[in-house]
Amino acid sequence: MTTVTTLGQFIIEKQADFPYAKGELSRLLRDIGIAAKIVNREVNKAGLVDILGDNGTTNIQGEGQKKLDVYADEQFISALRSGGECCVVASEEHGDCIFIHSEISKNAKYIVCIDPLDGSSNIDVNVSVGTIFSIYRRTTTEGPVQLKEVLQQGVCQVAAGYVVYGSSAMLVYTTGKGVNGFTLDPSIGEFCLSHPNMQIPRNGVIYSINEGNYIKFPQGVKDYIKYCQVEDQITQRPFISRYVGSMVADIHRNLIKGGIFLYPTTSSHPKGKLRLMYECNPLAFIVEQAGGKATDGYCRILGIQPESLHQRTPIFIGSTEMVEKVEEFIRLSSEQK
Ligand code: P6P
Repeated sequence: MTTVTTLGQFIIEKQADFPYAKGELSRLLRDIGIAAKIVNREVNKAGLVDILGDNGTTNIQGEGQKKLDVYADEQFISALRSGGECCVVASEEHGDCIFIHSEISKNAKYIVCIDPLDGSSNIDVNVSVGTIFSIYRRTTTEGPVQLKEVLQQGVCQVAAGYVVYGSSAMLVYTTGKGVNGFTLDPSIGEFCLSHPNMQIPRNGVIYSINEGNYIKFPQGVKDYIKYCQVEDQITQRPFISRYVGSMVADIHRNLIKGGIFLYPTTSSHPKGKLRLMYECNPLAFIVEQAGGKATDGYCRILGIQPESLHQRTPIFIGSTEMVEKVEEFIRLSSEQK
């Protein structure tokens, strides 16, 4: 009889890794896990109920919101409000931070940045979508939480994770002591440990990029894409191109199989498309904890000092040797200018 370790049991067991922990982060992670189960239930039956399609509204990014975007946002914010451990939420779906003022949260010390439903353009065509979250600790216990406490470098994260709503629902997270993956067992309604101590292969043969933007890429990235496509037995090229268009799904696959995900600057997104605080930082924390690398082409993602809540960054993330190879092409191209 194999023993099953649920997410809740695992969180409690790992709390021992933090001698001064009083259980607040554990409760916060459990609150997120519960909201993820609720969102998964709706994602799974989308198409059967009136929750597909556009909500007829736009978010701060000016992007059309899907009904499931709004639903997921409401579920995670509600869980964070009622859990009492979170004092402020920065969500992709809201222009400003949501400050939580309630009796239960008056001593809350955690800050959550979240993309409630990433890849939502895929919802209506039944392709995997995901949730990405990032957790920081307040930098002071004095007075109400300030925006500057939210704008911390990714290296200051105390935890980060994602949920991928795919052929099964998986929750993957780190608290800075490795990466563990949990698969939802619908028969018991629990996330169960299925991928302990996840490690990304140091090298890989999968590259994930929207090649439709090829003409808009910087020269160094174009050179790297051509490198991926050249026949070479020793380095097992040409590499395999896989792009879902849902960051969580692409990175989850590369985390397991090895590979690199690239979203460079383009002429339409001169600072990159993906957001630092609730997409790139949390995924960079996870990939680094799994032994991989994440940069903007020049500098470590986790070292970027955020200037604004929704700022974007180019990102090259995945197997260390593949990220270092694209950095080499970018550097060479810059030197030739
Ligand atoms: P493009 C989804 O909208 C998202 O934010 C990420 O999940 C995904 O990797 C990227 O944008 C896809 O962008 O420009 O290739 O459609």
